[in-house]
Amino acid sequence: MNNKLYVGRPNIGDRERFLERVNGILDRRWLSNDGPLLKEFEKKVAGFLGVKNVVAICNATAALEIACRALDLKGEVIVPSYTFVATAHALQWQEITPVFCDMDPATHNIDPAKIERLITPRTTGIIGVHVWGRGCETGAIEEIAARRNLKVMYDASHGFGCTKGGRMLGTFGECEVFSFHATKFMNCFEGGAVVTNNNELAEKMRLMRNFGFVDFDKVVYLGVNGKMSEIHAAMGLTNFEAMDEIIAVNLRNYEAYKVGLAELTGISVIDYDPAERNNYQYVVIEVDPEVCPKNRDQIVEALHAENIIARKYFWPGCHKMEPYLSLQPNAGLLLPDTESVAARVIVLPTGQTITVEIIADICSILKSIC
Ligand code: T4K
Repeated sequence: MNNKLYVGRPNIGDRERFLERVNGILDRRWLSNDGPLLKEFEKKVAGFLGVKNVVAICNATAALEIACRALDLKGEVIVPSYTFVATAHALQWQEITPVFCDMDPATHNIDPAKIERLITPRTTGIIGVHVWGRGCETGAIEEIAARRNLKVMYDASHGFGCTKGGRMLGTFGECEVFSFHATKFMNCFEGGAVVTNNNELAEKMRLMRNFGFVDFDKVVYLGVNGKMSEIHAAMGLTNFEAMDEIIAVNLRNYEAYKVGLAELTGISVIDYDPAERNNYQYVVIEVDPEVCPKNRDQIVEALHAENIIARKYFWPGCHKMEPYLSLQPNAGLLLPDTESVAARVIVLPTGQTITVEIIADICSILKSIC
């Protein structure tokens, strides 16, 4: 390839519409702090998801931290190890111990059957992650939580616009967190949101994202600066309007990869349930070490040499990253499926900058590598 092809190249909606919005921001001289575009963004997202409250935050990591604190999570919280490290860091940053749960290799999501053995008297909650936008087993997770008196929230960073059992992600658990980072299906440059049907919880989080202020000089809560600015909301609104186009491009690309890689032995493209709404933001392949003549790392190295900057998300798993590796050196003993899937996955470039012709080239390069 003449130019580097990246995973996570941002999707961008109507440029003119975005620039109009930016001009409006400059004219109004209202740049941040609960501005009109932020309010419009929150309202549109709430309507789309069918939730009562959307609390937009400067990024999903801060949103996870605010949500954990608002839910009063403490002690230990059960999370999958197979996730972006931000899910674990949001807990550890608040001195809550992330207790890593293994995944179901068929879905890459936390395996509810492996949750209960991790519950101790210090456990206060479970955070499920909808990896690749494929909803986790919310019913089974919430049944365990109800029985064991635990709180449940979800990291839905990958899942904007996706459903589980026909129900929008964002409507499960006590609350759910979306990421609107540049690399995500719907981006605000940087951004995130906590969404919830619990009005009291939402009110607490609105205070927390703005230092705890209720009035000019009155602070009633411990808070941080988690606000989303107007320019981020302008990008969010513009990309929100482009969502259908972006899904169409992602789906076209996903199908082109499926066809292009269909006959390649030892490589499989993960499935998205056609009965659900999906955003197809991630094209994920698994390399079967028993069958494929090259291992995952050799394939990624060869792709990089061809300017295809494929990624090994979420290798090696949070439990093998610091500080968790030092704090919990034996965690891997209970994470065999996480370790095996993390060693098999490759994420390939997709999105608006990738055409079906480029995909045909990537597939033939993959064939020659393997
Ligand atoms: N929970 C989960 C499950 C997540 O996946 C994430 C984030 C979070 C929580 C936290 O959300 P935020 O706090 O970020 O809102 C990237 C993203 O930075 C990260 O947001 C994302 N998950 C993760 C899956 O991917 P890195 O460390 O791979 O970033 P980096 O700099 O290598 O960029 C990724 C790719 O995107 C590269 O191939 C280059 C390309 N890129 C990136 C940017 C920013 C572009 O082409 N243009 C750009 O503007 O984490």
